[in-house]
Amino acid sequence: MHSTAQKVADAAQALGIEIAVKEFEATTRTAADAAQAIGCTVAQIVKSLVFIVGDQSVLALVSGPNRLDEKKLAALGGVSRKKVRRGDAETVREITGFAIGGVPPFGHKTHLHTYIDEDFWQFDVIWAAAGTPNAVFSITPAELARVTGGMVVDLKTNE
Ligand code: 5CA
Repeated sequence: MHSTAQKVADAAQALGIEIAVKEFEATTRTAADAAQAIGCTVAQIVKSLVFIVGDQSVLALVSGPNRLDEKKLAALGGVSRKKVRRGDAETVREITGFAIGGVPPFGHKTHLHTYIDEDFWQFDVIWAAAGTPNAVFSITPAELARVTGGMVVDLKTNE
């Protein structure tokens, strides 16, 4: 296993769960790529999106096809819409320790306040990145909520 994926597996173990990391030859960089490699629906893919909300770094775990509504993130954080911005590639690496396309939902360099898309609860199992753009692991929505301490919310745009 790639050492970066191993770091994610170790972080999972420290949080009290065992994850089986799957590494692919093909890229799993985007939600669509990951779904294709795994053979699951795009909605079962966890996008790990970093935002700066006010002065707080926030991780939004969003179901593949959903678009995050920054207005909802602002409301949840109790800040104005103008105080929400998406982390750029450099910021994401600084805050999480991982590069975009491989950002896992936990095991980051710094603790991130986490929100989880309620849409995941229609599935028994969902898949998230394991640190690299070709590694993923499966987890139940309940386990993901438990290990991240994330708040289950409605995050998506309604367009
Ligand atoms: N490995 C897959 C899922 S298992 C994955 O990491 N998907 S992701 O959605 O969490 O990561 C890709 C996301 O990074 C894209 O949805 C996109 O929102 C974001 N992204 C891509 N390029 C940039 C960029 N230059 N700056 C900020 N965010 C970006």
